[in-house]
Amino acid sequence: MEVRTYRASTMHEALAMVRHELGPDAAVLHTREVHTRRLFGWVQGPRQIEVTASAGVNVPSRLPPGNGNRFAPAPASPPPRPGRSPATVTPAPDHLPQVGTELPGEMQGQLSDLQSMVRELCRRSKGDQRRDLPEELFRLFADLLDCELSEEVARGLVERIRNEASGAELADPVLTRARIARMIEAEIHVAGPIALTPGQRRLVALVGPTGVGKTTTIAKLAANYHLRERRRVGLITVDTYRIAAVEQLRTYADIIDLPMQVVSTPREMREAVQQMGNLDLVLMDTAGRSPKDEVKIQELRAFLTEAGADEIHLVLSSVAGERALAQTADRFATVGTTALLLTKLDEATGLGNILPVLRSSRLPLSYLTNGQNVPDDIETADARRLARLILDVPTSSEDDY
Ligand SMILES: Nc1nc2c(ncn2[C@@H]2O[C@H](COP(=O)(O)OP(=O)(O)OP(=O)(O)O)[C@@H](O)[C@H]2O)c(=O)[nH]1
Ligand SMILES: [Mg+2]
Repeated sequence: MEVRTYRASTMHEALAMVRHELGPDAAVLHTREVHTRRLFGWVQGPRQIEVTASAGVNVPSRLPPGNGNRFAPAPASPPPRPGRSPATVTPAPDHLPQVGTELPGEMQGQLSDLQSMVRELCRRSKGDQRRDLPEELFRLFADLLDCELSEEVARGLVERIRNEASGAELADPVLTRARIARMIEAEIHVAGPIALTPGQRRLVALVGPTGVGKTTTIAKLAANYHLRERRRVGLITVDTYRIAAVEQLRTYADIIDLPMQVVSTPREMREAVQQMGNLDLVLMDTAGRSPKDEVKIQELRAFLTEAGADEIHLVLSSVAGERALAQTADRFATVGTTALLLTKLDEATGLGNILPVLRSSRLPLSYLTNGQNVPDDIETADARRLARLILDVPTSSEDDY
């Protein structure tokens, strides 16, 4: 079995290289993002997409047809490939080649990995209604993968558009892209900014994994509500675990000139909340918690219950992978999260990874942060703008959808 690796700046280009060299029946075994190295490997170069493919594996191809693959465009004229039957058969996973005992250990490991991937591909393809995708939709599918959408999410969107759009619309890439943008926009629910009512103190806690930007975001919110909106704001921190965590928040409290309380027991929490009863907004900073640490999350829940928080925003870094995001939202749901807050948009290479957590958590998005600057690098979440960011459409672009 010959396995080849191709690199290009986009998924679309990489798949085109596979199609050109290995033919339309080639099986894509693996895709990943890589960074080239410059200056003797010291400096990270531009991002590239790497596709590992083979013409020697009998799995349903993701490339052009003849065999009616769902995510492949109609073939122009498949290049001849010597020694290979034009018909592609999908064998049961049991028929896959076995790992040869004569192979060196490292290659055996790689071959074994490939076999697992092939099995997974076979499993996924079972029951598929095999239909050709027109070239435009295949291109759209590849573009969505470039925006960091998972294959599953991209496939779902492309299938939906295929079922819902008219033939004329499908033939126009601008219209199909616009429709995808509207679909994504419809999936994003936003919470709006923290709403304050005169005479009623609002208590808002930020929770989440370590280092995602909770304290920095609290400083941004506090500065905006106090300095720009002239609201009476107070800070509470229950983060007494990390050395310097209290000092970090106190520095912001001093600069913005806000009252601040440090609490380390539920009783102190009750007292602190009472003392800040006459303010408009109390922002509560919490210690970063691993989503896997059930005990610490329960402890956090006890504090939040004692405080009687009105809103609990789960802070997530948009740089995290889609599985980690969904798992984190799931674990933190037990503390009573009411909104998601996404940080570090400026560091993300693509934002398609956030769609699954928006779907599965069913929580609205409150704020987006896009840099380290306090108080400027924060904005209220906007579904249309975020859909454009996910699809990597310039926000200044005039195209309407
Ligand atoms: N690039 C970027 N960096 C950010 C953003 N928000 C926060 N940071 C940085 O992320 C790092 C961690 O921020 P913190 O606010 O301390 O994170 P935290 O969630 O409070 O961390 P723990 O309290 O340790 O759990 C700091 O260097 C911040 O400046 C953002 O939107 N973009
Ligand atoms: Mg912190």
